[in-house]
Amino acid sequence: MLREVLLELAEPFEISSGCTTTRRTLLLTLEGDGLEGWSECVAGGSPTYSYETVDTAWHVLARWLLPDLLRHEADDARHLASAPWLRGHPMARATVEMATWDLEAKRRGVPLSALLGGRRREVPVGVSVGIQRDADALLGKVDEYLAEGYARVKVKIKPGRDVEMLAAVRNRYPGVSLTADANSAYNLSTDLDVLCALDELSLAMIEQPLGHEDLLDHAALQRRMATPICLDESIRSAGDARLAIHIGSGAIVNIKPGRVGGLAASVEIHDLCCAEGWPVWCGGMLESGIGRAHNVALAALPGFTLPGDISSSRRYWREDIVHPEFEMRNGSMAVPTGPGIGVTPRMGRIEALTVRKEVFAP
Ligand code: OSB
Ligand code: MG
Repeated sequence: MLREVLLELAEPFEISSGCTTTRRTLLLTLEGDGLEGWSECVAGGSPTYSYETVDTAWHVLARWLLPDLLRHEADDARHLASAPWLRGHPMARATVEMATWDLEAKRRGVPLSALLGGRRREVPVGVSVGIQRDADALLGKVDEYLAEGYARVKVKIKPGRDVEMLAAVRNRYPGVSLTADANSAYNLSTDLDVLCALDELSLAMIEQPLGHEDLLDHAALQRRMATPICLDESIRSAGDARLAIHIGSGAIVNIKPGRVGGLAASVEIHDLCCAEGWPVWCGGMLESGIGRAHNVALAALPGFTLPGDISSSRRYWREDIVHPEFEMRNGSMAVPTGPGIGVTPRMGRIEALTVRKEVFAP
């Protein structure tokens, strides 16, 4: 069953390309052998992070991916889920792929993390702070999150809300692991002065400063900056990661299963980066507990050495849609130990938040 739920964020989340207050989210449930595999589609309501949206993902899932899956034997589901015949639409394809991983892990009675090759029992986690009005508002948020114990603070930036605001955080917290995420808001030819000023702030990394599909300018920028560049939007496949490493487009990769077409591709990128000495970490897309459970399982792999954008359920939602909710303790998130994603969807709450649903049957 494919459904759309409306989730109200605890507070608006602003990035350089737009602001989210209500998260429209697709949830997929695959049934097999009396078990249910669950996944969440990370596409947003508007095409401001990638070209995919909730509506394009619904279309691709309902018209192409789910009918194709149902025409074939369930045994092949994980292979089919990679849909080699479909061009693009990684978030839609990842939705099917990730649900088949959960179902497979439940069939085997093992945690998803173990099926993926992860052995860690807890993973280090940070928090991503949306663009704030001014330095005071930002300091207020950072104070709050550091007091809670997050292992790293990432601040969203855009032109005009960057150097000064980050410098205020750096001055108050000289030793904290601090990063900035620009979501492609800068330009190598016109913004080098700002980027060089950011380079003076001892950031642990700067995430996706330049074009959302660019690798070449990022390589040029990395040669001029001491701060490691972390790629997010620009890495859409293992091939992109190979190219980025080859030409030195940065030093770190943020892996989001939705952005790269699923968990198998995420593991492939992880393995590649590990072999090449590039650290990776697990990004986030304002997921509900369903998507977060997949992210935590992935982050249990050994190469995920840097804290992920995997925060407590209550950092996003007044109430999550899974039980138990995710809770960060001392900068870490426990990896669920039950079969599959290891958390239980709260059906009453999910039904109440559902705005459309469709059942697909052979
Ligand atoms: O660039 O990492 C990003 C949220 C929406 C779109 C893009 C990004 C983000 C975040 C949120 O940074 C991270 C999280 O889910 O905690
Ligand atoms: Mg990012």
